[in-house]
Amino acid sequence: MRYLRFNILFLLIFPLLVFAEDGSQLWLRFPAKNGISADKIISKGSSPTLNIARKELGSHWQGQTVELRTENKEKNLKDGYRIVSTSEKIVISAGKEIGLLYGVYHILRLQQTKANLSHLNTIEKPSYDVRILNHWDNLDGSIERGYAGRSLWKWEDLPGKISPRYEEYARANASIGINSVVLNNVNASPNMLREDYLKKVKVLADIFRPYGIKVYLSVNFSSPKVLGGLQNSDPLNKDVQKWWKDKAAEIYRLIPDFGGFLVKANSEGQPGPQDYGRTHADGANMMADALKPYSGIVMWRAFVYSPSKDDRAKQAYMEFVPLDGKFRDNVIIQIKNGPVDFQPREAFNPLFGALRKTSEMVEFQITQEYLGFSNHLVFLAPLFKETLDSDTYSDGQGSTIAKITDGTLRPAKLTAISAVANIGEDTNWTGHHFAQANWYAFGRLAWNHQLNSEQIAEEWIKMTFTDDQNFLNPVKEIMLSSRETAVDYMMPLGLHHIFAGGHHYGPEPWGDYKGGRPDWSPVYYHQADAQGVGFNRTKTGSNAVSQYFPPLNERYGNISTCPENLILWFHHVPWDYTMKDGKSLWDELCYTYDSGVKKVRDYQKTWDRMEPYIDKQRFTDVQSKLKIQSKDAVWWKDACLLYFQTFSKKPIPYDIERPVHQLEDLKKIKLNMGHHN
Ligand code: BDP
Repeated sequence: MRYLRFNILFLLIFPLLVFAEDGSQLWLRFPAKNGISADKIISKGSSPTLNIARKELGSHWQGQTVELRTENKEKNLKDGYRIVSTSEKIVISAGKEIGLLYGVYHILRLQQTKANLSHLNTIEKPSYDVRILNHWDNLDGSIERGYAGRSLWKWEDLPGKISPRYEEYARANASIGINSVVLNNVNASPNMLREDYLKKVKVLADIFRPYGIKVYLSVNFSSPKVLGGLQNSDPLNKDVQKWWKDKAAEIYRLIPDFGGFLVKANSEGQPGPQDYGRTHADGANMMADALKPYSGIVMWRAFVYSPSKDDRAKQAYMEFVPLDGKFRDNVIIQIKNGPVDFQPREAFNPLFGALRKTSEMVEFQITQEYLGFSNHLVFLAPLFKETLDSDTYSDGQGSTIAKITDGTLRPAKLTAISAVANIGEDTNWTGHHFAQANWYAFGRLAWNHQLNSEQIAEEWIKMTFTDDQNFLNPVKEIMLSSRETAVDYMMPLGLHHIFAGGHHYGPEPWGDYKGGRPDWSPVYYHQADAQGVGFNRTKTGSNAVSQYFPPLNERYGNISTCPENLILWFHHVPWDYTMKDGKSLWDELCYTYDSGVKKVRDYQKTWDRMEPYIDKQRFTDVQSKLKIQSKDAVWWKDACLLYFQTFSKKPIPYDIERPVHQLEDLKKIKLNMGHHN
């Protein structure tokens, strides 16, 4: 009997041992537990951060002796470091201890990607001071727009019980240079600032600190009223100001290096200073004053729009430009990459560069709210790069968003870059194994926005899977083209926001929420009619083009010079308009949707050939996600072409695979995925 039980146990556990590749290790797959001995690690002193650096070397580093030195002369590297090596020794020097830890992760990365380690002479200095993840996690454990399970933060268990994943999370971030996190949703509960919650936050902050990570919180503008029982939350009310000062003092008593607040105000129903006839500057400055004595900062979001006003794409600019110069110097305006909302492709947000006396930072979205959740393989580095490399022309040619936000063109006290995280309690952290690459890519670009997408993809594949060229090259190709592919099968040529309402999974170009907010309706965005399709943002339309600096206003405003990948963003284009390749707009739309579908099918073919090179579990997981993506791509193509065809009245070119759905059936699909807008 006992023998039998052993056997059954063995049978159950054996496959787990052989195939235990569940993705939980992320890109941190250093050789286990056989690093160099203690006498080959030279460093003075001891501190939590240094101890981690030593531990990582002792467990995983297999090369020459490593010396770690903090040196005053390296202070100008900020969190950066210098690495100089000979065949006997590698010296990592940095102004701060965290720089040493980053340097250790740097050489471990080189070891894992099999780089030559003998003649290193590298200086690394981060592009941004604050490299921050925004978690949209709620206090009840759910995550807004989260597709990888529930929140990592176990608020009910804290402060007493500590999940091992808190430290694993901190380590993963540190390994790519992320140094800040906002723990909670921008649609913030006032309870976040309650004393009992702050004590829980303190525990997380203490765990993250040795990894160089500071904690920030999203705050609800009405907190003084809701939590403090004050009459209102008017930023000019002395009692309100005092409430925030006292709250700041309370937070810093618990968390002396607390980073500051992230605020979504007067947006999508959230309270804000405008409720009291005050401006965003009044609101932000009040909080900035409360945080100032402790060097805390306010990240004030520019994602504001209301249904009654102008073209949604224009509103952030209209509200914030008049306030330029009115913000305290510890306020940074946090701006989504595009002026609408994290679409597969948007023109860049014209607010970048338009504020000359106010610091600006980018907000990206890593979680794939508008890119197939954690079902679609979409590598986001090309999207991030597209924004960072966009030339705004604010200060003449070469005024890229990277240079506006990193302090080059607008010297700032503190520079920052943020992204909405895709992390949850799923074993593999992000739902799709390839979604880990987007967390990774954000961290690497926040550290160095000069890296290109290919370098990042290559590094990540080598670290996460294998450096076998037979795997590396084809998979890299998939990753690098994947964002464009998703644009092709979802919203090519500048189409945007034609998602199913609420959850944003799948197509609903026919969506017309009469009686609801027009700016949440797909028909508001594509404007299809018998003549053509697209949103006229030129002078004859909403004139959003006027918010761009010359020559972009002209370039975007003129249909013949507007980049075709944004043509329907800026123009209402006739169905028979001749595109650059000679096709009519209608045909171009059809072929582009079709090519998106074909590319996903190619990804499937490529992926199936990858089976010999990696573990069974991750191979199969990705394979089944690609099946979903492939079906979804056909769904998107059929829904959009059949629907737009009701306006264009033109045939789908006959060499294109025919639709396999009926439009009427597609219109009936109602996924039960919750959510309001
Ligand atoms: C939209 C999301 C919504 C967020 C909002 C925001 O649909 O859930 O609350 O952005 O960023 O994309 O505030």
